Amino acid sequence: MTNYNELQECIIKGNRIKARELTQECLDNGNPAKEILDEGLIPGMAVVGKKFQDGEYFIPEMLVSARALNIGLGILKPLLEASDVKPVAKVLVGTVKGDIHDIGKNLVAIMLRGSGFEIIDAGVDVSPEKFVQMAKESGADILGLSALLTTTMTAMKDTVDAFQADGSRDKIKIMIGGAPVTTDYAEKIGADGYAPNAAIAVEMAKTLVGGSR
Ligand code: B1M
Repeated sequence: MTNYNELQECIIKGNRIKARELTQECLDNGNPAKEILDEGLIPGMAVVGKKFQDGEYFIPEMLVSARALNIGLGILKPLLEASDVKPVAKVLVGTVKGDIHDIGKNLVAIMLRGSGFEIIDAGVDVSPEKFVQMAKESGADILGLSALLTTTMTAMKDTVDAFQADGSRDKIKIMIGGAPVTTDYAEKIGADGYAPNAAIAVEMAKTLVGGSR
């Protein structure tokens, strides 16, 4: 029986050496990659967020924890992505303007790739204009926007509006996600869908490109 508490503790303490060792150990013990992610890495990060909120952690602590989580994620990535499904659609993903949080966005990208979607990653702090330009250049079917801050989620609306203004809104489906985002907000800004986590993002993307894929 794997002790996920210990792995969570590595993320909370930002111990990346131990995070690497334990993630690998969990895999060697036969634990599924998705379970290690959902029960070890992500809950650890949730505690970090709580500590930050409570004034117990500051930016440096959050950064070392994020680095530890990324190391674990890097080990799980090939397994989460393993898929023999042919690309079903192109998804352009990115974190909106003013926002540099990328762990959730990367996770969504990994899960989509693992489900047969082709991913174009625009990175973080992406302006609405850049999204419009990249969508055109790549011929993406779906745009996936991520925002982690209440102050940056408004850039999602700006991005939807930029596609409207450009006249290309009807050529792309837009889905949004991230901690402060809700279904109501997606409806309000004219996005096509909202997903609360990476697994549901995959379902949403499938629905947006036609359901049966
Ligand atoms: Co920041 N941060 N941070 N941070 N940070 C939060 C988000 C915060 C909630 C912490 C807190 O107060 N408890 C808070 C936001 C408050 C708010 O606005 N409501 C906050 C703040 C305030 C800030 C700064 C402003 C702090 C400051 O400078 N004073 C600053 C902003 C910088 C900026 O972006 N301009 C800042 C900076 C940082 C770091 C750089 C230190 C670091 C980011 C490192 C990185 O990403 N490379 C960081 C971190 C690590 C966090 C927390 C602790 C963890 C975020 C994370 O990676 N979670 C976070 C607190 C928390 O969330 N517990 C916090 C794990 C990840 C897997 O989850 O990103 O939610 P998440 O993604 C999920 C879902 O949301 C969803 O699926 C993912 C997987 O299930 N999802 C999508 C995400 N995108 C999606 C897109 C989709 C669909 C689903 O479709 C396209």
